[in-house]
Amino acid sequence: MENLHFFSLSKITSQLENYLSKIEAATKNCDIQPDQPNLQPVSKGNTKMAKTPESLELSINDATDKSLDRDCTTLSRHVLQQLQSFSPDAQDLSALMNRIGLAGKLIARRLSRAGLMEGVLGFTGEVNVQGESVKKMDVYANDVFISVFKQSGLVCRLASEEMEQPYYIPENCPIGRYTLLYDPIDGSSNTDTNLSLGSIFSIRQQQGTDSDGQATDLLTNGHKQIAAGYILYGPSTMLVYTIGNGVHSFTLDPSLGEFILTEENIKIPNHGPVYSVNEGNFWQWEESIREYIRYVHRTEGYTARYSGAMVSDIHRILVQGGVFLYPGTIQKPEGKLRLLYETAPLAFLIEQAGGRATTGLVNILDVVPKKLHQRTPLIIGSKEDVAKVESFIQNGH
Ligand code: AHM
Ligand code: MG
Repeated sequence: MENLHFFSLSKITSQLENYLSKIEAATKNCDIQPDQPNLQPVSKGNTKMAKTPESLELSINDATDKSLDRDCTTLSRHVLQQLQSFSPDAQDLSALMNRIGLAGKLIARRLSRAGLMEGVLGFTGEVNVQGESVKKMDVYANDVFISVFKQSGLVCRLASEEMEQPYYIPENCPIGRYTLLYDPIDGSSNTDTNLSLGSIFSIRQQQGTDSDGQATDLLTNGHKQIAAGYILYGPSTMLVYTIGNGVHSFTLDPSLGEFILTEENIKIPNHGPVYSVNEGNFWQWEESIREYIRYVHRTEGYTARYSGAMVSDIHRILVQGGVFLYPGTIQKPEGKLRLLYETAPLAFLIEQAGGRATTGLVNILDVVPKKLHQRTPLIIGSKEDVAKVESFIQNGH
């Protein structure tokens, strides 16, 4: 009797293994047919134990259809679908996004274990080109992006917040026509307290040969971006991107190790309740920004949210509406945030979602930088809320 049980159990186990391997293959290849039998039921002659695989078969046929379709919409597949093409350019862009996703997975993995590992958190003791103290995670994340693109044949140069000059990959140059601009860790001050962080990215096509190594072709406006987005390291890891055809979000499914489509064509509300700004800078701002904040304080329906990582704050605003501000101060009118790898990519994305981004005087995407690490003030979010801030800056009310 015991043997019989053992036999049935092992048979069922092998049926289950068979089923799992088919699901695994299907999610990898996305080629399973909904009406294709996935599982052979065990002999009907068997008693109670035999019913389990049969009921599994039913649930597989009924439920896998939709969930497989969803699980199969991976990032690289989505890019190809968006471009409706398998052209070399479409394949390049799909591969580029896939590599950015890989960088995101590596950074997310490191962050999720940071509290358990030695030497991951804290400062390096160095100061970067921006004059800011460098954290170990900044260095790690910066190197991750370099490493995933090194032998990709896809990008020729990478420029980031953490590097004074672009990082050249000469072996990619004859074929890799793209430049990746990125902020490896947005919201660095949140790193050591296990709070939300981000990475911001932008892809541009290289113009000319950049033979003098000055990367002057990057000093052009934000309309030249061909893709942009961010990775948000929160309770789950999300990747949100645009290639100029709407904004789409993906969530990392840790069991698959894949970014799976969460929402397509996200539209930002025209108005929202959130204003997101570091009010600790109140007395350093121009009077016009102070007046706007006084207006928000005395008007019903506004609520403040500020996390210290703008990817996180802007993601909330993308979904729920509102405005994020990092204005200049009287001492530093250009503000804190950098154009090429912080404000321009976020502006491209928010505009694609139906929102706006401005310095207060000029649309962010129209700003032409004079140098790689140029800063700009930023007012970004829902159309009506951005217009309100703009009106205070331009008209005083
Ligand atoms: P970072 O890339 O060095 O982290 O700087 C950008 C961050 C934004 O994410 C955030 O909104 C802002 O700096 C926070 O700065 P502050 O502490 O001055 O409010
Ligand atoms: Mg940054």
